[in-house]
Amino acid sequence: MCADLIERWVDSLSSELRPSRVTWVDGGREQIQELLRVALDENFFGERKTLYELRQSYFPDAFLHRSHPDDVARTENRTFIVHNNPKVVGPNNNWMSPDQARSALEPILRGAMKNRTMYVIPFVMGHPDSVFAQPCVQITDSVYVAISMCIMTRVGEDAIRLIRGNGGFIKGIHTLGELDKQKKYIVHFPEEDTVISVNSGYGGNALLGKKCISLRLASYKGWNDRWWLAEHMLIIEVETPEGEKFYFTAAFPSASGKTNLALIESALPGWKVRTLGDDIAWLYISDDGRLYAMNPEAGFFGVAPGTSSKTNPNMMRTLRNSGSDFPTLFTNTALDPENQIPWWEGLDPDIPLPKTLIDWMGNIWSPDTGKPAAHPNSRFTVSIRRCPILSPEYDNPRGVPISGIIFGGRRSDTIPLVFETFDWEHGVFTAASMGAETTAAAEGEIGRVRRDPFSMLPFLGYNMAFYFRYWLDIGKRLKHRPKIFFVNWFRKDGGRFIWPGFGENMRVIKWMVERINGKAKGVETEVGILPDPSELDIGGLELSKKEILKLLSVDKKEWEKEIKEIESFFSLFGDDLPGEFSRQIINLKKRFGIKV
Ligand code: OXD
Ligand code: MN
Repeated sequence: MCADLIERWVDSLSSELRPSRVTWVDGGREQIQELLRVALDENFFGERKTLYELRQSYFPDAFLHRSHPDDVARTENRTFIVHNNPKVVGPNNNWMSPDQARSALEPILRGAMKNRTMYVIPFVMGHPDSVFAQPCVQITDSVYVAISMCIMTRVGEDAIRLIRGNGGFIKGIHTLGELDKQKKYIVHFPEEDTVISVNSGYGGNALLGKKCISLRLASYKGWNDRWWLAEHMLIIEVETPEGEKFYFTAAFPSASGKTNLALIESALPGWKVRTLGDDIAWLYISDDGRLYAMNPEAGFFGVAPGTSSKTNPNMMRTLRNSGSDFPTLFTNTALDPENQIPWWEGLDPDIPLPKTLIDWMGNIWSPDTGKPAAHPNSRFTVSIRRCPILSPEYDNPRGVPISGIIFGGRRSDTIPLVFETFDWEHGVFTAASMGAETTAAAEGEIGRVRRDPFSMLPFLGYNMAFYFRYWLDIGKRLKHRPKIFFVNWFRKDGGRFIWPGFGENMRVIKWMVERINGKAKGVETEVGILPDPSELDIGGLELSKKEILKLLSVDKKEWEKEIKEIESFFSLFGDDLPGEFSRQIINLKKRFGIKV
């Protein structure tokens, strides 16, 4: 497999990185088997094994990968955007000048692949026949990354065809380097369609098709092109008992139940959900004046802990399904050595705690350690083709028309179970002011509320104030605007979650559909339109009236604090913030009777 354009690029990189060999990856079944054999034999830095074969009959084609123990999550403080103009990068990103980037990266890249194989992976993000189709090439010296890219993206001929037609491609350069924490850099060059990631093998830092290309570079590109958006969103198809179909996208911060909602098994008889994607959506304004969505990826890279047949039966079916050309990788889960199957906290009742367990670092585990056996950010990487509820529309190059956009995040208080915003502008303002409790998906303190607009704070490739303006502008250009909803499955009472969550979240989605088709009236509150308690289908749930009222309550004191925090966050952006937001803040305060 070759294309001159890629070859020239690979040659120049080879002279800098000095690999001992170059392997072109075609994503085919036979080659993946070969890559797995290489990975199974590998002794990382001559010290330790990184890949283990699991009992194939339980999770078909499954392997366990153990990463370096210091390299287990995205490192936002080592993630940079390079641009001549820091203003374009904005206060939401770490900025680097082109000169700084060059002097930081060149010494690390020089000879970094000595005695290693350089894998060259041509791939496409987006359906290859769609308006989006972004041909890309990643090079990496990690065989684990090469295999993961085959699962997560469309690798092979389509990319070569598109590159020939296109005359260009997005470039990803990845090396494990020495896995030196101090020299870890994930650097984006949006003006050069390039990402360079060094000294990390963690998925979000190293599978460059995912966050780096499909969110950071793509969001910048979409903003420049002015007709599309790259979002941290799942996509689902909801079918009513009458057979009517509605498509939703939903944005949640990392590790906040997004994959569970993407694969939700409806608790409501007759209501069906099919998935189109669990993490990233590319959205565009179509000729018919509607917003369409497409998942640019080809696999799931989900958080393992907490996944079980109770919380996400469709994901368990996906993991247990055979019948795709791709293996399933478990990264940093624990291992049941007797049965040679992975294990993680929350997997009960599928697989109860085994007699002995090996923890995610390879040591014998005992509950006395007080530490989890699986890393809290341990993951599975699995082909979307294994998903039993994959919507046939996943393969539609046009994408799907969106009726509703959902935003959510973990909040123990303040945010009601669900509300709809008054209009698009109010929706954009509310999404921009979203806060959420932090999780283990990124390094740093867990459980602190941080503002995470559109759940895009770690993933936007340019100034967030410009992004807010762009969203407002998109709304003006849409003839049929999707409704915008907010949800909070995580509200607590006395330390306990009130809402049962998971499959029961369908009840909330049903209300959204009824708002879209005009069946539910809702009640206006200070923060938006909430369901009248009688409109929420809670039949069969053990929820008291008091609990329902608490879930739907809007507390002035809590919102006073919230508004202060929002104002302080927005002040970061100074005059770049859209004027519309000042109007929204004033209106919000007025509705609460707060002096303006
Ligand atoms: C992810 C994340 O891996 O958001 O999807 O961190
Ligand atoms: Mn994500």
